[in-house]
Parts: sequence; structure tokens; C-alpha cells
Amino acid sequence: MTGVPTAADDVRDGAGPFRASVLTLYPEMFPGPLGVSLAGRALEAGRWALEPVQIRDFATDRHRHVDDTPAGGGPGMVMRADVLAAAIDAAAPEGDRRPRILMTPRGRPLTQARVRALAAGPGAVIVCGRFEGVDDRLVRRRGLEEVSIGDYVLSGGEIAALVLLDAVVRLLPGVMGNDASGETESFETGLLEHPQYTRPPVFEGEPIPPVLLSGDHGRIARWRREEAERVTRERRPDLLPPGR
Ligand code: 6GU
Repeated sequence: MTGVPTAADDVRDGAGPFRASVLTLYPEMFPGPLGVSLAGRALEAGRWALEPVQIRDFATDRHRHVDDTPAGGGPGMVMRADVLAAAIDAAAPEGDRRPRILMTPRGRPLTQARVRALAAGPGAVIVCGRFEGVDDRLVRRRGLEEVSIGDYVLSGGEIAALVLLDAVVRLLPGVMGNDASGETESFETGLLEHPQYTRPPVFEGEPIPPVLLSGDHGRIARWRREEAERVTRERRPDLLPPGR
């Protein structure tokens, strides 16, 4: 944890800044990219806190094993329930109100609505899965919410945890530079964003669409809405209301 309390801290429930505990075999991957730019400056300012926890520190055998062969046979290794339980109980003792999340490709897809809810809460305890998976008894007995960031397989949950935290941190009070830009962006309006242009007015012979230089704000708003619908229909028809 860094920095002193700021005005942004007391708007979340009087409970201090958003606090993320990340349980991982690779704590050196954190804060990683979240240590620079918007998220990094907010971390240094104490608007959020990050506590990486080395799962291996909670192993009990001489060789500090955190995984074992899958019951019933098969390839790969499974993370042990007892080791992970000890790590979770140390990072989030009884009474810790933060949601507990397991990053896994088997999880429910992460959505902007879930990101918004997390950002409004006290923080998160995030378990990064590795190997073939995690003992399912641990998932149920510690109430882990299984979350995926998309339909592809990563080598571990760490990069997925960084994605989730990036999405959350930019919504925390005082973190995002231009607060109005949050209201028009993709997934907040329910549509993908319209295309954007800036200077120069002609690039390699291609002009900016003239409507954007017309000064007619009604026409501009209509063009942007139509373009947002067109792009969404082409790329993500699943986001459109039925019949659009
Ligand atoms: Cl959360 N973890 C891993 N290992 N792979 C993923 C994922 C998570 N989400 C999509 N692919």
C-alpha cells in the first residue's frame, strides 16, 4: 500500500480505497502494466491498493507442492484445495466483505456490469488458476465466483486478473481523466463506438467525413448513432436488441 488517504477514498463506503488481493504463483507479474499510466498513478496516489500473495508460501510439505495429479487420472496437475484454502483464509479472514473471484476459462464471461459492481465495492480477492484447474471443493467451500475474460485459453489467470483490475480501476473515483468519455463508450451505451477522426483534415487523400466538420450538432449526433449501429450490426449483432 502506498500514499496517504485522499478525497477519493472516503466515497466508497467509508471503507478506504478499493483493495485487491491477488493469489498467484507469480506475484512478480503484479502490478505489471497496472504500475504505469492511469492505473499506476492511481496506485501511487492510494486510490486503490494491490496485495500480491504467493500461494506457495502456504504449502506445508518439504517440497512446497501446490498441485497434484487429478483424481480419476488424466493429463496435467490440479491446484490443491488445502494449500489454496490456507492462502485465502490468510488474505481474506472471516468477515472480509470482498467478493472472491477465481480467474478460469470455465467461468462466466466478465461483463461491464460486473466490472461496475466490483468498482462500487470494497475490493476483490482474486485467485489466479494455473495447471489444469483448481480442486472444485475449494471453489465451493470458499465461495469463489468463477470468471472468464473470453473464449480462448490463457496459460494462467494472472493476465486475466490484470485485465479485470484494469477495467475496474479506471472506474474508481478520481482515476479516469475525462469523466464524460465514460458515458459514451462501448458497452456503456450497449453499442460499439462510432468511428473517430482528428487532424489532419485529409490523410493520404482521404478526407474526414464532411458531416463531422459541418458544425450541425444534430446531424453529427444522428450520424454517430447510425454509425454505432452499423458497426455493432457488422461486428457484434449479439449486442443488438432483437429485431434491430
Ligand atoms: Cl480467467 N484464465 C485462463 N487461464 N484463461 C482464460 C481466462 C481466464 N479467460 C479466458 N481465458
